[in-house]
Amino acid sequence: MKILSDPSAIEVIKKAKNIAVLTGAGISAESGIPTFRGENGLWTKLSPEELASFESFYQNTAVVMEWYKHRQEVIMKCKPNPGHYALNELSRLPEHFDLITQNIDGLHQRAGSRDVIELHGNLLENYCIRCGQKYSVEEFDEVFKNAINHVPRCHCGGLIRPNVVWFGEALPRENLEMAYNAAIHADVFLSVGTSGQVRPAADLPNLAKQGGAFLIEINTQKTVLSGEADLILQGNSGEILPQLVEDIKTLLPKA
Ligand code: BJW
Ligand code: ZN
Repeated sequence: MKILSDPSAIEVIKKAKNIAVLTGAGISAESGIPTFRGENGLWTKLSPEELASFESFYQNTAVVMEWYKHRQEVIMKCKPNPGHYALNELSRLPEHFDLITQNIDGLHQRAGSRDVIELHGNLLENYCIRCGQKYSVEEFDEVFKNAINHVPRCHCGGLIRPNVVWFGEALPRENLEMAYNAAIHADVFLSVGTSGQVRPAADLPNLAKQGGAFLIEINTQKTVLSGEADLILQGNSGEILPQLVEDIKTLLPKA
């Protein structure tokens, strides 16, 4: 029997009835999707304010939409990694499991996870800001191909935008409420691959901790959340998560 994870963490996770997980860009890094901040981050070259806001979309629609179109193409080519699959496996172990993500790449769902609580939307969906018409990736492709000056417009004439949450925009209310609920009721809360800099998502680990949860952080680096964590597992989530799940399963009593 090879137990690599911290035994205290395994014991706590084994006993937990409610487990909640918050994921960030780091979990998809090993799938080839760049993170936002840090050395190889998306935003080392372009500032978030320049691109991830409604004002920017409205004023520089072509530039912003080309950037999102490019990222849609990157995401379509990427596949879930062992970290995504491990979380799907982990979901079957406790009585109740909530998977909350800030990611807009849909990779948890592609790894088989259901009822994923998406806080910042989904990049593979688009909609018209005037009439609300939804556009799938394929439909958006068609519009984008024929768009004048790379400004995608709906048949009603309205601009088409990605279904993501930009700075200054409200998060989907129902999803945020579900996330708060999951954090408050969690016995164990895992914060995976997030820098914890963007609120309100970044409040969730602290909220869970205040509610009595055992807080585990999985990240390649220390973050602003590290000081609050009961346990820090430093490294790639695509390696740590599968090992953690394997260890829990190895130590679970046989039914
Ligand atoms: C690995 C790894 C590996 C690498 N394994 N780890 C209170 C105070 C101050 C400001 C605010 C506040 N409340 C709200 C705000 C403003 C703002 C905010 O938080 N600003 C801060 C930056 C200061 N928040 C908002 O504006 C939010 N809206 C809001 O609050 O609205 C209020 C409102 C209410 C009612 C009406 C109207 C308004 C909205 C936030 C939206 C965030 N959107 C983005 C862009 C999405 C679209 C796009 O993709 O283009 O979402 S920002 C960007 O950051 C993206 C991410 O989801 C989010 C979080 O980033 P994440 O996931 O943490 O990534 P990184 O790159 O930061 O970190 C990656 C981590 O992984 C690192 O730690 C690495 O070490 C690690 N890692 N490889 C494990 N292999
Ligand atoms: Zn329209």
